[in-house]
Amino acid sequence: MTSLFDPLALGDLTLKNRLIMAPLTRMRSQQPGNVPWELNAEYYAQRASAGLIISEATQIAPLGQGYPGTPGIHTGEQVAGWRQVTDAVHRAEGLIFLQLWHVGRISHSSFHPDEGLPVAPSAVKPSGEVLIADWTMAPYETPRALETVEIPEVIAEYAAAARRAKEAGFDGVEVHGANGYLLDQFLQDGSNRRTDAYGGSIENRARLLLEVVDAVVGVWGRERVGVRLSPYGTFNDMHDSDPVALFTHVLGKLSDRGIAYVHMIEPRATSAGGGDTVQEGVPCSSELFHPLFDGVFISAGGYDRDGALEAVASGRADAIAFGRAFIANPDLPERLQKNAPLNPYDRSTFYGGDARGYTDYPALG
Ligand code: 8OZ
Repeated sequence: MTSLFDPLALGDLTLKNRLIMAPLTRMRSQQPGNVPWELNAEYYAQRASAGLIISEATQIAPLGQGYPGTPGIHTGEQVAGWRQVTDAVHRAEGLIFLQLWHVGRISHSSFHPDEGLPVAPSAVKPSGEVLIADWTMAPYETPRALETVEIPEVIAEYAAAARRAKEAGFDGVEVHGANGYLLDQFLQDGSNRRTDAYGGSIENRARLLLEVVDAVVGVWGRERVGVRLSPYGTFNDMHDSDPVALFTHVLGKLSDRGIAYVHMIEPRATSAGGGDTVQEGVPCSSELFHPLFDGVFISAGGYDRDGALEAVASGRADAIAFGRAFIANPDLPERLQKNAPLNPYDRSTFYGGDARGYTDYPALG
């Protein structure tokens, strides 16, 4: 029977275990410029015993930013900053992928005064409020719908970011297609009202994600590319009229492309960043969608030790991503292997701030 602690072949890499550090927004890059620095390098290196680290979501361009203090991968300074991170992780014998992110309508013009309004598939404003550049809350803006002729520019931004990720020394990249950001906004019909080749049918709504994946594979090769998805996710005001049909199509197309992995957030943990509870009685993505994808399937969403062991032993998932548990336990694989107690996490230090609640969680003595 396969164990969570067994190695895993992922593309042309071998992960030392099946515990993945989930991508975690922590809003601690250096200002001005959203530049990763020493503190971030220390944090990631502390967690290098993960089979694979997936970096926090990282904006590919100024319009891709949606929160203060999140890092970018569109300037030379940011590449140099990330190089410190990847060097530190590699010195600690870890592997790290960069998560490529464009938030679409979840952005705010305060992050990019020169570019103006956020862009999206359609001019559909999400409900609720957003944390803007000065760390206060403001209502969302109604985004500007991207013109069809602008879409190749967005794809080119992903490709350029993928090239910079290579320059920065990452081991691969994950395309963030989840949680109500730009690519998910195109996928789901609650946010995509387009009438061109990127809207309407499922094939059309999936087109941008697949073109971005193809562009990124063009830079990295298929064995170093993964995609994160969140079927049934409702975070960021998302909804779709037929998630099974939509994601069945997407998984088939990703499987045809032979990418290294798909990474899904279970609908029971749909509140991305917001909640601590696991909902019961909701669909199970690893059951529905894993059978449709030939590569490695990573599952995320409120797993505890027993749940993770069971999911891997049963084959429902090949690896499990942990978020909150990795925030509070830099040595999470060792603790789970020994069935040792876990440090509790402190939600008040998740987003922004300094070393407190970031690099000061203790490892086992
Ligand atoms: C929580 C807070 C801010 C951003 C995601 C990148 O949901 C995020 C995120 C989560 O994927």
